[in-house]
Amino acid sequence: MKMTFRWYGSGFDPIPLKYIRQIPGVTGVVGTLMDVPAGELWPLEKIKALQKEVNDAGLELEVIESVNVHEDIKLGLPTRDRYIENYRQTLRNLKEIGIKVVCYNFMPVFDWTRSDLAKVLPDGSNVLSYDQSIIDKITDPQKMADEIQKDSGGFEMPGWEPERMASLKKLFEQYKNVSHDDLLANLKYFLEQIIPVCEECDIKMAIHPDDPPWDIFGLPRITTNAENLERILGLVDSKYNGLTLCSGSLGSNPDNDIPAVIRRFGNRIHFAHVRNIKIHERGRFDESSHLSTDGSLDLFEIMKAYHDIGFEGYVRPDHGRMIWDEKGRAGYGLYDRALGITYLNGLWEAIEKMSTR
Ligand code: DNO
Repeated sequence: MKMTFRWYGSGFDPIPLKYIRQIPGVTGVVGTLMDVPAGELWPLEKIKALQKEVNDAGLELEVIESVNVHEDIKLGLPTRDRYIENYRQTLRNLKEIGIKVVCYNFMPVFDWTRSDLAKVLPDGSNVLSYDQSIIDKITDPQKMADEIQKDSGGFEMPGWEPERMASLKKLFEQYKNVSHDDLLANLKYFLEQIIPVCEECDIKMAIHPDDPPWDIFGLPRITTNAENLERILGLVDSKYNGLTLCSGSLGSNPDNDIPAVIRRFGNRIHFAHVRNIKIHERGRFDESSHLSTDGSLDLFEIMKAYHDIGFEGYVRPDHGRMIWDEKGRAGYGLYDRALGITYLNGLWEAIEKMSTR
């Protein structure tokens, strides 16, 4: 298992790399190019500059989260081929700097969605929170997108790129005739052209589960449970077509048994996002600290499942609370994620030592 930390890049992330280097056990960052719009080619010089900056700080850069997929690909429009070609060339460029895993998602229009970016908990920390009854009352997703941007403390939310949000109305129109099966077929078309390049470049694709893992705003979502994951892995049966197993995303549906999912998909999991959530009732949850007793997921069982499958991939703590008056990107502060890492390291060490006694 390789412990990593998500970092948005200089000018986009208030956390200096040197702080990340000081978190025990972290060997690398999970990087991205925030200023390249979805669908465009990632220029080699920019990728190399990012790698140099990360390496100069004593950290590795082997995972990208995310190379975002253009909506035309998800919609299956004729224009998709141009964007797929850009994606293929981006992968070849990423190979040049030794990238091993690319995380992406296939959620229509919205990436992760929350109804509150800073819900205050009794201990004074604040967290991301989701309440389906609030989402259901939103008749104008454009307004919601604007409010979310306003509440995000000046930071652009990952997956909520301005160019995507600018054309929400049109996108909703376009998705009207896209069923779950159509979306799956469009993913297959995409993967059939991407995976051969991944095989040639030795880069593993790792699809991220939908967050939350059910349809929202009437848009279809297909990366929501074990059966769907099985289907997706079967679209192109290659180890390069793999998963980002995000416990907090999949786990917000209590029907998804995360340790069982980890055991089921084993070596097709290339990237583990480990975090906890507190489910109050179906469709209503808060993100919590990583500690098992603070949430609804058992992080010991999750780490044990990774240990049992002999997981050698990349792992990162996921969203943290905002604590100690930190200001930063919602879910992506330094302090609580660093605490999360320390906890995951502790669980892992204990599991490892116990397994050899
Ligand atoms: C949220 C993240 C997601 C994830 C993308 C992957 O914090 O887990 O935005 O990066 O869905 O493409």
